[in-house]
Amino acid sequence: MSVQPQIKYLSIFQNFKCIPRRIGIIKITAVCAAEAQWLSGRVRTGKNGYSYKVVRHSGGYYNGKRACAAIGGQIAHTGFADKSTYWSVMTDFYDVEVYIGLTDLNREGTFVWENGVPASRGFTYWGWYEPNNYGGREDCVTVWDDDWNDVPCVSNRYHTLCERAPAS
Ligand SMILES: [Ca+2]
Ligand SMILES: [Ca+2]
Repeated sequence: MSVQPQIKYLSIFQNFKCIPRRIGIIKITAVCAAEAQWLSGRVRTGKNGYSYKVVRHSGGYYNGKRACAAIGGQIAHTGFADKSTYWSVMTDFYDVEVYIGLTDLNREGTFVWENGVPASRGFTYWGWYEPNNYGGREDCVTVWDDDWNDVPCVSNRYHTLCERAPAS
């Protein structure tokens, strides 16, 4: 998806219309559907200007990532190493358990954000006795009531928190 049609589309949508364009009509219609996702339900704007939204019952970390991409976003992680940014987002999502973009998939016990930055370099908020790699199979991370927990990457128990960069 190129940036230009998205920007063009955004200006249209702000007038509460979704007008498919003759050129690339399928792509533009898909953008409209994705945009509608970010204008409905609970959407939080973080201190970093990003928008945050929960995709429900996403079927695990990998499916959650795909679900975020399908609505033009990515799994939430940007700026979460900064305490004030993290809290500006999570205060609105304390009541759902969501995957975030943090894993120790590459090296057991070393948690790394989706952008490649090790969690140990910034703010962390692990729950009591977490991360514990319970059963030797917990390589993804969820947030529940603000606390972080390492959990299995494939599970239907959790939702996924998506983020989207501010329009430029
Ligand atoms: Ca682990
Ligand atoms: Ca755990």
